[in-house]
Amino acid sequence: MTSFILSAIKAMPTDDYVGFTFFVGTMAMMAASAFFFLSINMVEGKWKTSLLVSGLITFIAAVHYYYMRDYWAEVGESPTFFRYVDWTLTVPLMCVEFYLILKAAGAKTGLLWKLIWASVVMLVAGYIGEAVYPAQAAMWGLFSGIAYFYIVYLIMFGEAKALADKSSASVQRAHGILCKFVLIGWAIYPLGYMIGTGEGQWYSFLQGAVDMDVIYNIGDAINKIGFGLVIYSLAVSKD
Ligand SMILES: *C/C=C(C)/C=C/C=C(C)/C=C/C1=C(C)CCCC1(C)C
Repeated sequence: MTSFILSAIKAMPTDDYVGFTFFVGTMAMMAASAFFFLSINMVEGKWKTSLLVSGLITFIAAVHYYYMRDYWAEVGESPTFFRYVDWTLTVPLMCVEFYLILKAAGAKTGLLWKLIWASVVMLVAGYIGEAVYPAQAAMWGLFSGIAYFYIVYLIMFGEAKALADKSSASVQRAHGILCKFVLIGWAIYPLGYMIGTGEGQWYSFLQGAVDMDVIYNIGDAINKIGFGLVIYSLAVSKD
């Protein structure tokens, strides 16, 4: 803890937006986790697991942010490895949220596995493009994007959408908002990726417009905490 605070102070220069967003991100994810975990006992039994998963998503992110902030302060480079480990744990858990709210309408684990596999393909391809073969970032980003659009397809037009249509009004509403998070909120990430990997690519005009990690950090705050709040408001709704 002491080294956390000391390196936080060291990284305090007012123009270190990356360090600042890692720091604020750590706190926001911790606060959100406390909120979701403490809410578990205030909601009906059928929503407890969903809220637990919301808390796990922000808690896993909080721990990774703690390390990413430190890595940034010490090494001064993008903590790509921690970033992708975090996403590989939390994005499948976001898929679990879709499955859990649609379970009452008959969601099968087959749908869950499709979402999870697509998200793993999306993230592994992104990691390869960022960390292994940056010269081919455009190609790996495209693979990743195809998996992303498959997820969008499943939840907005495919199997998951059909189940949502059979669900209660409050589940339908929650599903609709979660879909918008995936369609709009998750689209922040490919933008960050293009800004961070632009060197020598067709999209090099985007390179360095903003720091990639600032974009990823904003995306994570919106998506992880936002997702959890949608689940929370579903869990406390009356129908
Ligand atoms: C909590 C973390 C979340 C919701 C992370 C989501 C990440 C993505 C949707 C990443 C998508 C990417 C593409 C669609 C193409 C370029 C590579 C990625 C991995 C940044």
